[in-house]
Amino acid sequence: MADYLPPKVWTWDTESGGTFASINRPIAGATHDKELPIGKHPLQLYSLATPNGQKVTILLEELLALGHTGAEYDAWLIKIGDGDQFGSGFVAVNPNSKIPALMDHSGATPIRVFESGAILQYLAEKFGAFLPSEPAARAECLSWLFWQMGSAPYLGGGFGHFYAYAPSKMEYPINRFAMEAKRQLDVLDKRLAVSEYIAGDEYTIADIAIWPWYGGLVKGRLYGDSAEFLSVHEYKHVLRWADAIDARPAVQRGRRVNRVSGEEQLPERHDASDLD
Ligand SMILES: N[C@@H](CCC(=O)N[C@@H](CS)C(=O)NCC(=O)O)C(=O)O
Repeated sequence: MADYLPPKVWTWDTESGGTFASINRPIAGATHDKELPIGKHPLQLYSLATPNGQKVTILLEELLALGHTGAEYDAWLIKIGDGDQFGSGFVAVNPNSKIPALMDHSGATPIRVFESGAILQYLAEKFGAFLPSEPAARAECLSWLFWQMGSAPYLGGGFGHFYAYAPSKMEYPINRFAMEAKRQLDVLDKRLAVSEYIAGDEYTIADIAIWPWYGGLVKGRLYGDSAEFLSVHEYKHVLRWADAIDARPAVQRGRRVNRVSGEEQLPERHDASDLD
């Protein structure tokens, strides 16, 4: 491939290609008017079953499994390939136009929450679960939660994009981001060699945030043949942890919500029985 010589000023080239090229834009804000539906439960989730979306539905199902009935929710489908994230109603909940986005209608004034890490922290604090209250344990949990938020863009937007979605295979970015993805897996492997769960002995929102990305990667669920390419069998502690989380009933339920491809699709969830 010929070297690219950047022009003095970048301009929007809609022909840049790649799997998600049609939804990428250099501007923010709504492209069309569209109100969001509101269902019967206090919590209204607008999402899709990508790794970022699964984090929230897994936590909600875990909260319900613990008996927190206030965590009942409607999960509405946002088809990002069709540009639903650019509708005016969605942009009012998340000005960044990305799933997941949550509205909490349980109080006098509805509360919006966007960014999956913020949603996990909000729900964990609201229900007093999956986030330790003791300062050291809480700091460890939030450190790993924010580690996930900062690291996964290198895995998804970096490695995953250039390995699976870019219009052609380019050695430089694939090398750079494979190196980083493996480094991140090794960070987790070393942690999980000495700790049952990510933040310690307890299962927390740190596990819930990290599992859909890095658990999914070592279980071969992300980016075609990437598990073989990245030699994920080397990360045996991550595999042990991923298997343990895979086996949780609430995780199995949560990862199905808003799923529109593969097996056991469930585009919307409005009642616990939708998953039974
Ligand atoms: N940092 C955000 C990332 C969310 C994100 O990247 N969502 C993707 C799907 S996984 C999305 O909605 N993409 C639509 C778009 O980029 O237009 C979070 O964790 O909530």
